[in-house]
Amino acid sequence: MQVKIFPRSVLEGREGLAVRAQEVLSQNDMGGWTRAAPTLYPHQWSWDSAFIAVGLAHLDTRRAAQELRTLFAHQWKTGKVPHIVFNPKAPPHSYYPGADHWACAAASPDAPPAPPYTSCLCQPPVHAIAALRIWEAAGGEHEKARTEAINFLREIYPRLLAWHRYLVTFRDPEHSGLVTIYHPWASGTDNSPRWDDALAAVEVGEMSTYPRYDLQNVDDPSERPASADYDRYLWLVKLIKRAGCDERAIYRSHPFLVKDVLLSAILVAANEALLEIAEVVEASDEERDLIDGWAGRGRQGLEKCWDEKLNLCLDYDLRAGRPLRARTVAGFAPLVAGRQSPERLAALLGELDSTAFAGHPGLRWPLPPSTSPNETGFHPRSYWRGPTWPVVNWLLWWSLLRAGEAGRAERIRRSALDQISSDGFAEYFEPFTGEPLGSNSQSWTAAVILDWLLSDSLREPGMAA
Ligand code: 9WN
Repeated sequence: MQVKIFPRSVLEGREGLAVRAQEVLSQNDMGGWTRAAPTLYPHQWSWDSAFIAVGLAHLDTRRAAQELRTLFAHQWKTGKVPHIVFNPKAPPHSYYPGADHWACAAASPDAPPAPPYTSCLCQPPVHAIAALRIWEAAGGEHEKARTEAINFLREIYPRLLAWHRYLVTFRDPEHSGLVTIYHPWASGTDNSPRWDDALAAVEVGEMSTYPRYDLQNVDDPSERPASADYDRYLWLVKLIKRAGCDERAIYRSHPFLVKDVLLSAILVAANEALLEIAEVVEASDEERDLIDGWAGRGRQGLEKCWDEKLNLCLDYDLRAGRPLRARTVAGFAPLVAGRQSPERLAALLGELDSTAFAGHPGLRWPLPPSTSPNETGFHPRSYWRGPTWPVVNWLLWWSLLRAGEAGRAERIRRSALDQISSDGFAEYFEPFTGEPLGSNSQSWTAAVILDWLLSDSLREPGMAA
């Protein structure tokens, strides 16, 4: 990957941070794709790759496009984009469950040719947002780059359309506007207290012992999900495999079926990005109406999940037939979906600024913890149970900008940049002390840093020369 030199004026005195971010992405670069982290995550993850493409767009639009192209080369016939594409060259004993465990997915008639093998789960659909970012970045470049970018949009648009169609059909047979997940890994916020009640109802059956390679790569096991969570994750994988990775069979038999509001909101925002792409590639009116309809249905679905008391949106447990009451950042889903009424926006912003989230007086940086410190399931060091995540801050920053809340967005951006400058390119951070946790040199942390530092240059032609 080429190393890009940006004018000092756009980097606000944070040259060191930009250089380090480029280094992290280039160390994790595997050719046409990027591993999520050097040791803990040696494969290609779906939503990580989308965020990575957002960052790469500032360095090299062609390489950014390749990131998405590689991922979408493993799209399933149903349109599903797998949550992991396994790296055949990953060191043995580096990640579990790996390719061997998921190889069964290749037996599905819907699976792409293997190897490389894929998992049969999916993750939040950030990809159309990333593809649009690449197009925007190419706007400030030379003509050849712009031509390549439009050709890339023409190539990826039908794949993105199939991906979104999969989510609104296979994953929403009820036409609720909300996407169903059948594993916490699909949410991207794996051990969040969002899933505690629904997981508690899953009875783990007979299972052989399994390794926890993930624990080799963190300083303390408390940073990763507990054994009881992992048992359930692997039991659910076993049931999914037993159902032949068949969507309809899973829907009928699976004990964990949940409407995920954050994933659904990301899909609404991604459908808006897809509409812009449809415009550029001159897609038919019929397709544009379809995408617009998906976005509208998504917003209506989210509206039904709003909880007046918590001022947050709640996931819905389809098996138990009730909302999952947990105060987590996922509750800001309507902010991510966008186009909220002034009252709803005010309620969301009030909650975000409150002591339950970014206004908590004990925080090292005024950034929302993944789970509210006022929630019983809160744990400041454990993965999605409390730590602050740079990608979540990016999503909120991006959503606030779209909502016209430039001042608040800028406060998040500055605090997040200060956090990473001071504490490193970690996967996540302890919210009270700022201690870096999880993996070092996490690719998507580097990617969002680049976007935070350089996205203004997209609007000033010639700046990112
Ligand atoms: C399981 C790669 C992924 C992220 C997820 C994050 C974590 C995997 C794991 O790492 O999940 O998919 O093994 O813990 O929760 O959001 O995509 O960075």
